[in-house]
Amino acid sequence: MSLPANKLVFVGSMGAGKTTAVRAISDVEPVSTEMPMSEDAMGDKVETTVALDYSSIELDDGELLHVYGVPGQRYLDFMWPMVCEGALGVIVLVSAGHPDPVASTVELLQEFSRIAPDASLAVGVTRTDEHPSLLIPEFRNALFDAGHRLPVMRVDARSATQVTFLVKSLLSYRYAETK
Ligand SMILES: Nc1nc2c(ncn2[C@@H]2O[C@H](COP(=O)(O)OP(=O)(O)O)[C@@H](O)[C@H]2O)c(=O)[nH]1
Ligand SMILES: [Mg+2]
Repeated sequence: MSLPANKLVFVGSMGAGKTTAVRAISDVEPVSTEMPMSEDAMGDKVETTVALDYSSIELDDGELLHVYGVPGQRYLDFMWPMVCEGALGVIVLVSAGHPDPVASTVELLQEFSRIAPDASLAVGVTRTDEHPSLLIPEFRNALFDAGHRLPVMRVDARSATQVTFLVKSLLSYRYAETK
């Protein structure tokens, strides 16, 4: 039996790309609890996650990284502490098309730095291809002004390479922090 494993959590509002990101990087068939949305299907998004996404990836050193996706909606916040228990990192995903990406990201960063004080945090901005008006440097500065200095980068959740790069950035940032 292996003991407490490496664990990484993606959080973000609906449509941020959590399910897609977890699927993109998974080695094993990911488990997810998608339910068809009854009405108001937003554009091409016809399913939403009612609970968790889960998968695992093998790191360069052969260790297994367990990856979870957890909804950012408040009414599901009872799940946050459970999912974050022992997590080494939390990645906030935010769609560049979100009506208020800064406020929503700051709120999640505040919550998760409280819930998971030992986890490293990073932010991935998805869907910048669809919403090019969101500029990453400005976004990063806004988070910095709100007291969050952390890796912020654009990521297409559909790209295994880009999601893996984000995960590796968080892991190396964490390593640098704890040195
Ligand atoms: N064009 C584009 N679509 C993306 C990007 N990232 C995610 N998506 C799409 O956004 C939709 C919502 O993603 P999903 O993973 O279901 O979001 P979740 O609600 O956070 O789990 C899916 O159709 C994804 O393929 C991106 O960077 N660009
Ligand atoms: Mg989902």
